[in-house]
Amino acid sequence: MIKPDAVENGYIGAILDKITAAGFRIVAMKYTQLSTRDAEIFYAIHKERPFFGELVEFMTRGPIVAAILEKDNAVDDFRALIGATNPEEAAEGTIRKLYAASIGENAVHGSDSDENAAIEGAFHFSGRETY
Ligand code: FUP
Repeated sequence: MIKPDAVENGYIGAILDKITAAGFRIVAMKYTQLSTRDAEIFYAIHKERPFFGELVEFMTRGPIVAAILEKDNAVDDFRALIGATNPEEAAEGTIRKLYAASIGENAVHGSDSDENAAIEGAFHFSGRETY
């Protein structure tokens, strides 16, 4: 996902450029807005964490871009491309270093495993929306 902060700041195009330049193929993509219930389900793993309320508030405050991306070693390579969760700790040139302001508003989400990528892809897209 390209998160609401990056959409608000006009970074959709720049972020998609970096993603495609890094060799990812776009399998599915949409511009949409998460409901509170959507965000609570998507981030259910964090529901006991102190930042959960703010995370749901942030993720629902404006539109996002959701995408399924394909590449050899996609999970690790995408996480390398986006950088550390906290942009202050993200490597130079990474998407979060370039386009994110804080750990809470960090521009992009990437799945952390192939299993979660399949779950998260199915959360956003039906079979006939993937190519
Ligand atoms: P990541 O896998 O890098 O997206 O990071 P996590 O799954 O650990 O966290 C998901 C989201 O929770 C982050 F993108 C932002 C939010 N978060 C906070 O707001 N504060 C924290 O200390 C950790 C995560």
